[in-house]
Amino acid sequence: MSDDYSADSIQVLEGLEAVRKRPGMYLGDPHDGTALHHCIWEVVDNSVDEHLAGYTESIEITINPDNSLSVRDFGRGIPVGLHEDYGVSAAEVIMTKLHAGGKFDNSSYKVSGGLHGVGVSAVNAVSEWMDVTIHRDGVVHFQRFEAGVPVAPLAEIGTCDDTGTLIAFKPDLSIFTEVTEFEFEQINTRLKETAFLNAGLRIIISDMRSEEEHRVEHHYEGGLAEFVTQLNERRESLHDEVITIQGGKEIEKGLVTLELALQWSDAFSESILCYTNIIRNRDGGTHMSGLRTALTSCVNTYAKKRKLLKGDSLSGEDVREGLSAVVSVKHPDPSFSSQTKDKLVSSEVTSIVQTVVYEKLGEFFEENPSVAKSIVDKALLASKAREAARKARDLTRRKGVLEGGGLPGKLADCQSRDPTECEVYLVEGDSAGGSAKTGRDRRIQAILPLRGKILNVERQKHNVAKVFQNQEIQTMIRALGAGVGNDEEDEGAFNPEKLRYHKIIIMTDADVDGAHIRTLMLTFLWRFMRPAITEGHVYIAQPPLYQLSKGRVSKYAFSDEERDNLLLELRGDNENAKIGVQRYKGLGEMNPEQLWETTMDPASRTMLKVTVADAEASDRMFEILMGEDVPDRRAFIEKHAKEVTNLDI
Ligand code: 0RA
Repeated sequence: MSDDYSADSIQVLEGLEAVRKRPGMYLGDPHDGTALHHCIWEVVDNSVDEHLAGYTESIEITINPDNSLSVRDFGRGIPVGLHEDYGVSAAEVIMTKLHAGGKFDNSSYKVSGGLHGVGVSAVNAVSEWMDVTIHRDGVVHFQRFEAGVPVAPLAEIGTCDDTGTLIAFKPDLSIFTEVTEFEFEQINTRLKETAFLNAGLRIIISDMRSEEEHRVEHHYEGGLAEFVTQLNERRESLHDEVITIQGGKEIEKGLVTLELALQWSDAFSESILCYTNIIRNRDGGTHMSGLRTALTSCVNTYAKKRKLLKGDSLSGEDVREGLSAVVSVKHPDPSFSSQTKDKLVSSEVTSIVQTVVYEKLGEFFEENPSVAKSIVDKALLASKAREAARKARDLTRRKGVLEGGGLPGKLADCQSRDPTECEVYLVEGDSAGGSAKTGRDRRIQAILPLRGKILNVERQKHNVAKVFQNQEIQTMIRALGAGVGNDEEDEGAFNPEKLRYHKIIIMTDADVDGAHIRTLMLTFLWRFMRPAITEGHVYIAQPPLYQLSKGRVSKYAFSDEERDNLLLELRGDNENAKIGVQRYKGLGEMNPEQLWETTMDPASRTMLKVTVADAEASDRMFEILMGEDVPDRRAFIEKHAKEVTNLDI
């Protein structure tokens, strides 16, 4: 090894040492799995660039049994020649120099290269080891690194008749803690998205960690259109073909391009997914607002021109009801509101997207008048339903006022007026409601008994007014005191700041009926008071399933497993002690003291907080769980039973 070589290595090392010292700055949180998985995307993105440049049709990702991960592509292979400035191979520079990704050949390697990420060198820095194998010009080249440091220079180790790059790395567990293993589902979801966004690219994922190999292949010739088809898989679409739009504009820094696929269905909600340089922007941004503006004006312009519109213009919300869309922007130098790239803020994108969409969608409407009419009709319907809902809602509010103070008679309110310490129990049935009223801490706990099954709001999506006419639902709205609905323009819309109780606790029987009622309540909250869930105000009470008693001692079990353990514990040395086991069929079987002790006492109870890990996933879940398609629901429950234990379906 020459002196030069080591001198340069030291210079390079300084960069990588910074990554090891502060991984969070470069890769995200090293504890919760963010940085760990970010490593994969950094490596895969380089191979995706090779695909975009037209050199590889497929990428293979393998999770190995030792928790290392390999990424193989069949592109040109990382350049292996000597790098003049550094005196080592170009490959070594790419692997060890921060941001050295696309520095080599500006003209040929610049489709999306350098548009994202910190580069593979940052991954190298936080890897116990990284092996790079390059097939190029008939020769196999190999180099190993440990903690980012080359063990030896790049070496020729054989011959080959293909080209491409294989990068394998093992995360350094002195840097990653808590979440230390790759999560297949997370990897699969992201790579599926990558395949949708890169039409034609074949991505193969293999998990070799379990005895049986787990292998998934993603390959979508239809790209974004196929993505939208899949989003609408369980919905009745309004028009057969997915509408696709492409366009772009040259700006100073280079070309900004836009790809869009959209289709309306009979769904209630809208789902628009936004991407910049293949990265998801969860909070949308300028591409989203450009798209929204264009959609609203395009549909209104068409409707007016064809005299389909009598009264006021259609609102954006009306136009987007039931829309599924994916918008993918490529930008040479995008800006985001945060490190996590959740929101695109590059302002020039708004007008680019708006102009392209307005023009192309307008053309599409002219060429497909029957599709255009069905879209306008759907928006008109949405507008009428919204108007009817508003009237029904106002009526509910007025009625509340007439009945004095707006609080429903069935509510046993608490004494405190400080919402942060107040809780309201939504209780199934009058008898359980009675026990809860007697057993509660009346200072901070309010009880609202609800009779029987509340209306399934998912099935009333075309008749929102009916939802507001429902007695039980009116009672809930008035008890919570925070308005209802998600309509931004309505001053009576749900506002979590007005909640009279910061904990809304659903308490139903621990049986199938109870689970059903719980899901109905959650569906209502999700559709009409969503921030209550997203801001963490909704809980599920956990009443016990069994009471075990021996003499005067009694204990409660919340699962079968706990029951069995308690049985052993209470028996002690005496195997034959014949312990009393009572299965609670309903809340009503418990007396007030028992209910307090087991389920309601803040000092000892356990409750489940209803969280929304992924808003779209739960939106889909509610649609499937509470919709009309029974076989679909069964399939879904079978598939996801484990993940949704919080809902205990
Ligand atoms: C720099 C320049 C060229 C290709 C690459 C990097 C490259 C990097 C990675 C990382 C994973 N797979 C990769 N494939 C290619 C262009 C080389 C040329 O012009 O031949």
